[in-house]
Amino acid sequence: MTADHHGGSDERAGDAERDHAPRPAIDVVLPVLNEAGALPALLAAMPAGFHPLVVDNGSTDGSAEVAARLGARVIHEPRRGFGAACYTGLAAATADVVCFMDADGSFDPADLAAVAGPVMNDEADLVLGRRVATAGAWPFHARVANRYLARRIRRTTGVNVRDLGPMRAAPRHALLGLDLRDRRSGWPLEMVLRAAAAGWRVAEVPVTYTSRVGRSKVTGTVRGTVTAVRDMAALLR
Ligand SMILES: Nc1nc2c(ncn2[C@@H]2O[C@H](COP(=O)(O)OP(=O)(O)O)[C@@H](O)[C@H]2O)c(=O)[nH]1
Ligand SMILES: [Mg+2]
Repeated sequence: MTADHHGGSDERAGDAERDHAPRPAIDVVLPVLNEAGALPALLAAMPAGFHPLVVDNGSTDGSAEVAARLGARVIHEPRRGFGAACYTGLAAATADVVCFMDADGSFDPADLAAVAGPVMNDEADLVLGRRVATAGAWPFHARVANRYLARRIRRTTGVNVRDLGPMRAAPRHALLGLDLRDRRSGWPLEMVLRAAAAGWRVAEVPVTYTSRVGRSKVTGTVRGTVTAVRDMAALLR
């Protein structure tokens, strides 16, 4: 195959072929609670083949309308909670591989390819994006709590995780089969615990983590942090 019919003049043929080869679509579940300010840049940066699936969790800032206008599929989950939104997105997804990503502008959609890759290639069953943070992006208490949880998971399950980051990828069918129950802030931890118990190959890839657009609802607030600690502690009992 030659590069010229791809229309790219200075692309190398190998790159052009890879870019134009038909790839199965991947659904990207985006839990959204008032992220109208972050959604435009985020949706614009979504790589080809990755379909944004916005789960609006009762936003009052027009997030759902913004997302729909920009071409994203939007579904509504009236029950509040990070896990409720993620679960509803998973249940509505149709692709073989599903990614999750916070919709607050703290992650770069360009990293999705590296996160989904090992799942697509059947080298891992669950890939976690390990956050590499820019200055100020990650509150100190959240970082400490996260490190503690990761250490605890390593010790109790033998799975080598360093971060419980929310950018992740897994096969849709298998993930539904894990039968996750948490519908609040314990969802990311429960996913890793159940995956480990099921003998899944869990892998990590580095992803960039920058300051979010707008105000945090979870780890940036006292109430959100207390809820997160309570939800996660319940899973570790
Ligand atoms: N659906 C839903 N999404 C939420 C809720 N709380 C936070 N989110 C979303 O989950 C993601 C992470 O929340 P964020 O406030 O950034 O938490 P932080 O990263 O821990 O500070 C963002 O995309 C939020 O819009 C919630 O109760 N329901
Ligand atoms: Mg955030």
